[in-house]
This record gives sequence, C-alpha cells and structure tokens, in this order.
Amino acid sequence: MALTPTTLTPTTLTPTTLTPTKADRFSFGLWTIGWQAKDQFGDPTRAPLDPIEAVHKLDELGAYGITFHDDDLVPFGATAADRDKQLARFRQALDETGMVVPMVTTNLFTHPVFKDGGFTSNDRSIRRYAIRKTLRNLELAVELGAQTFVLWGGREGSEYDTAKDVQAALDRYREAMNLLTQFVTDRGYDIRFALEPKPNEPRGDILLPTVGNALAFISSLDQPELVGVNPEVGHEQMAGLNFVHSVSQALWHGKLFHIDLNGQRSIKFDQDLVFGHGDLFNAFGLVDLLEFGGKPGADGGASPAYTGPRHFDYKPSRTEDYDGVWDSVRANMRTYLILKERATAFRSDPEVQQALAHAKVGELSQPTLGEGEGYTELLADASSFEDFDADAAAERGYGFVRLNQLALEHLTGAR
Ligand code: GLT
Ligand code: MN
Ligand code: MN
Repeated sequence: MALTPTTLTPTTLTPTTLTPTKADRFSFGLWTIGWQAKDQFGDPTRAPLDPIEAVHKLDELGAYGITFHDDDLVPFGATAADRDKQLARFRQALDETGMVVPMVTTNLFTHPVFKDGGFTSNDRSIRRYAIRKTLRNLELAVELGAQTFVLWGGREGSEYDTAKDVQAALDRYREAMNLLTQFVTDRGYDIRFALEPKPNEPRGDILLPTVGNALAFISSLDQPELVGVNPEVGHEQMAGLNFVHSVSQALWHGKLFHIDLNGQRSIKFDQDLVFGHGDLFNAFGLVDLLEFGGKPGADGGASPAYTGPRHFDYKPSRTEDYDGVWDSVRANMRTYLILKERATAFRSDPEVQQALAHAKVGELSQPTLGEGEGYTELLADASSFEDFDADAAAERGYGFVRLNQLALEHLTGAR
C-alpha cells in the first residue's frame, strides 16, 4: 500500500479523544513524579516535589488518582504531630481537586533496617517491625478509600544461595500475607492485596520473581481471594517475558487487581521509561488486551478485560527538569489513549477481521471436545485420528505475519 499523506492521516485521532479525563482512570505514584533522580552513580538532579503540588498538577493534567508509599507522603520517623499535619494537608488537596487514592503501598526497602528484607528478613525482630509498619499503613489506606494495597517485595531476596533459606522465606512471606488478610477480614475492611513481582534489583534475586511465581504462591494462602497481582511492564520484560502473556494469565485466574504501566527496552536494569517508550508493539498488544480482551459474555466480549486504574509507575528521566516531568506525565496518558485509538481502528478494520478469521484466532475459543464428548467418544471418532490427514492439515498457513503487519500499520498510523 502506498504511503501517501492521505493514507497517513489518522482518521480517529482527535484532540478530544487524546485528552485524558477522569473516566480514563489514570493514576500516578507519588514516587514517580517525585523522584529526584538520584541514582547509583549520581546525585539528585531535581528539587523535592511537595505531594500537595503533585495532587494539583496531576488533577490539572487529567489524572484521576494518586498513589503513594507511607514514606513518600510522611517522611520516615516523622513525629505523630507532623504526620497528622501532613495527612491533613493531603486530604485537603484531595478534597479540593476530587482526586482519589485508588492504591497505597508500604516502603519496606529504603531504610537500612530492611537491607535483608521486611517480611522475609533473616532477623525475626525486623520481620515483626515490617508487619507493624504495613498494618499502620493499611489503616491509612482504608481511611483514604483505597481499594488495593500493593506489596512490592524489592528487598525480599538474596545475593547468595547460602544466605537465604528460600523455603523458610516463603513460609514467612505466607505468614505475613495470612496475617494481613486476617486483619482486613476481622476489621471488615474493603481492600484487596496485590503482589508486585520483579526478578531482581535491588536484590540479586527477588522472591516471587514473575507473575507466574506470584500466582502459584497466592494459591497457597489462607484467603487467596483477597490477594492478586500488580504486574509491571518492565519487570516481566527484564526477565525476557512477554508482558501480554503474563497479564493474560493473571486475567485468566481473575487476579489482575492492579497494573503498573511503563516502558522497558529488553533485558537489562529496570528502566522505568514512559509507557510505550520501550517495547511499543507489546504496549499496543497490552492496551488492546486491557480494553478489548474481555471474556465473551452477554456482550460478546465487548467489555474491557480490566476496569481498574491505569497506573503509571515510571521514572521521569534524570535529564529532565520539572517541565520535562510534566511532559512525561502527559506522554504516559497520551500514549495510552493513542494506543487505545489504534487498537479500536485495528479491531474495526474489515481486512483485520478477515485476517483474524483466516488465522483462526476465534476458533481457539471453541472447546476441543464437543458437547458431552469425553475420551470414549473421541477415541471412537475416526475423523479425529485414523482418517485425519495430518499432512493436508499441515499444509495450510495461518497468515500470522500478514495479521501482524496489519497491526503494525494501524499502530503506526499507516492505515
Ligand atoms: C519501587 C518499585 C516499583 C513499585 C513501587 C511500589 S516501589 O519504586 O520500583 O516498581 O511498584 O512499592
Ligand atoms: Mn520498575
Ligand atoms: Mn511498580
């Protein structure tokens, strides 16, 4: 197809559809825009950001929610009076803007006390302290109306196999999770937990490194229904995994309680780039999944697969001043909306529908066995084996490349 200015003019991308509104449910972590860009090798390049300013600015830019770690909002070790004062200021900013707090999380990784972890530290007194710190923050999360409590166990892990009894660590992880779910059940709190996997960094190896590991762990808990996952784009991609597959399986288990959107370019350190600034093709697949991957039900699969917050967990690059920080906030939301538009165009293109049919994508939803059929009937069906012409069936191509090229052309605005 010739790329003329006409064919490259996006028909569905209008300023209106690309302007974020509260209905889009975009949220940002206070630690993302508030990151002062101190890294392993260099000092901060930005001044601290007042959480109150963060609330106002995010509201102005079209986000609906803000999330935080206890220590992002109230500095570690603050007096009770200072804590109350800061929380009052924060609540006022929320009231003034209508911004909500859909998720809260606890910092069990910055203070040196957590150098060997929180819930799974070898030191029992530190494990007890970590649970207490989490319980205090859980109360705050409930007070602020959060529906999800994320647990990223960045320090739960080891560098040396001799230094950590992994099975004992998993016992302690489970003990902590069972206590937390018991606590919210007893108190009647309406909040669920979401474990955030990451393979490594800051620890050499982190426990529950992938979505799959976390899902298996959750099935061993006392109240598994209260615990799901908070997958992050870059964390799965750091392990060379396909994020769309990870999220699909989380959805399949009914465990996608929250999501961290960002960008990552291949297997390396955690880049926390703006959403779409890493593997753009995979980002397209993800938005298509979240928006249009609903299970076929009464509406034939037209409802979104995921209705929770679209939460951005990224780091505005160290090169940026505050103008750059706010540009990066806009970029995250705009990219999501662009991809949503592109996925809509992809889905509604008759040529795509024809290519999907040719690729038999829909046929996979058809059960392999017929109604009431079991192995007896299957064994009796000569057409499934004795008379089946495997060579003939093997000859036909699926046309996946053409389908993927159509996706690329929609993604790039060429169609
Ligand atoms: C930290 C980490 C993120 C987690 C945050 C929640 S903290 O910034 O890199 O991926 O989501 O604890
Ligand atoms: Mn990350
Ligand atoms: Mn994250």
